[in-house]
Amino acid sequence: MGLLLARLSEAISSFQSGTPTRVLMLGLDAAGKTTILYKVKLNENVCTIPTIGFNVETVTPVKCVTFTVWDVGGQEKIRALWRHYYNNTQGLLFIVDSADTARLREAREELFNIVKDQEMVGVPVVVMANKQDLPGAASTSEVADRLGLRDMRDRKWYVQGACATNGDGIYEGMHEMARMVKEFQKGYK
Ligand SMILES: Nc1nc2c(ncn2[C@@H]2O[C@H](COP(=O)(O)OP(=O)(O)O)[C@@H](O)[C@H]2O)c(=O)[nH]1
Ligand SMILES: [Mg+2]
Repeated sequence: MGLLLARLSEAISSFQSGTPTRVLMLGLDAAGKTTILYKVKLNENVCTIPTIGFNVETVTPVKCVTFTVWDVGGQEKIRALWRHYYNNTQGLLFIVDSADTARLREAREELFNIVKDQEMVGVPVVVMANKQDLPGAASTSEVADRLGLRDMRDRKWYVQGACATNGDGIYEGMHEMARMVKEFQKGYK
């Protein structure tokens, strides 16, 4: 087993808390979500549930821990379907393409739209500032500014720089997410 895989496996295992855990991994299309999902799936299969205009990918890399992924944005009537998946969410991984600075504003609107839902109250957020390898990629601090994270005072958030294609930052982001999920779960016991 490669070192990266061993560290990822350890980070994913650390999500296990004895209770079912659901983490959503959302972001605009092309942000890198599917690439990350295939890194964190370990030995499990990714399951794609196709719906009109709305593909949901899920993976359960370790017992009781599910990652659910879809592209945010698009038509209003599709958004109504998202709420079904918000239920019982304990962590949100929000993936952005740091090099596509023209769409960071759109990403911010989508992020705030998601976290304001009543099912998402207090759910901690880890932003993966992905594609750090590309020229012109916004730094983690710039991503935090442009997403307006400093205005998100009703929950814990963290920004991790990443490069999904080579795995940089994925372990660190997952580790932080697992820690925040556990803290969130404790608050509800
Ligand atoms: N250079 C670079 N390309 C990436 C990175 N992460 C993903 N990509 C590429 O970006 C494209 C979209 O990625 P994908 O995972 O399908 O995005 P999704 O729509 O959010 O699921 C693919 O061609 C990926 O190979 C990254 O960190 N750096
Ligand atoms: Mg995808």
